[in-house]
Amino acid sequence: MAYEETLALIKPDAVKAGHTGKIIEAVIAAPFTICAIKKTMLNRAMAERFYAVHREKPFFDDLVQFMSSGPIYAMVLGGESALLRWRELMGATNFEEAAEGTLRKRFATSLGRNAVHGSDSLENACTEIAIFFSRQEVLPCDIPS
Ligand code: RTP
Ligand code: MG
Repeated sequence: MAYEETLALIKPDAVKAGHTGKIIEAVIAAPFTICAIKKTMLNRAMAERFYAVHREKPFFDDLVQFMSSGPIYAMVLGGESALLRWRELMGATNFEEAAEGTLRKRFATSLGRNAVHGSDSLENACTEIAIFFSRQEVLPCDIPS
């Protein structure tokens, strides 16, 4: 086991539907350390950059339009095996296949509108964290020593 940081987003559908509090409660209960958090909004160019790996996919335009359609919350989540644990808490990309109790099972409303994002590798986590936060904004410990 190793300490890791991953980039989590609460997507526009979940923010708009008022699920932010319940999602943050699940993050804290898991538990993860919230190393950084901000409410923000992606413009089209930022959403295209964020999901650049999907540029050739048929759903890319819809994904970019959706991700820039309203406010989101960006978080850096830290902890042992944080990357995989956050993906497990999110559940499968397709909410119909997501396990009971996962965030996508609870809050997604379609394949595209699936409430939350999580980095898929440590390398991508580094890149994605840098899109939203400077290094000084990421505090791995809740209690200063
Ligand atoms: P995410 O990047 O948002 O955390 O989701 P993921 O890793 O579970 O899934 P990924 O394959 O990276 O897909 C990114 C997002 O694109 C939307 N999507 N739409 N066929 C479709 O219409 C389709 N497939 C994927 C989803 O919102 C997915 O989360
Ligand atoms: Mg992904």
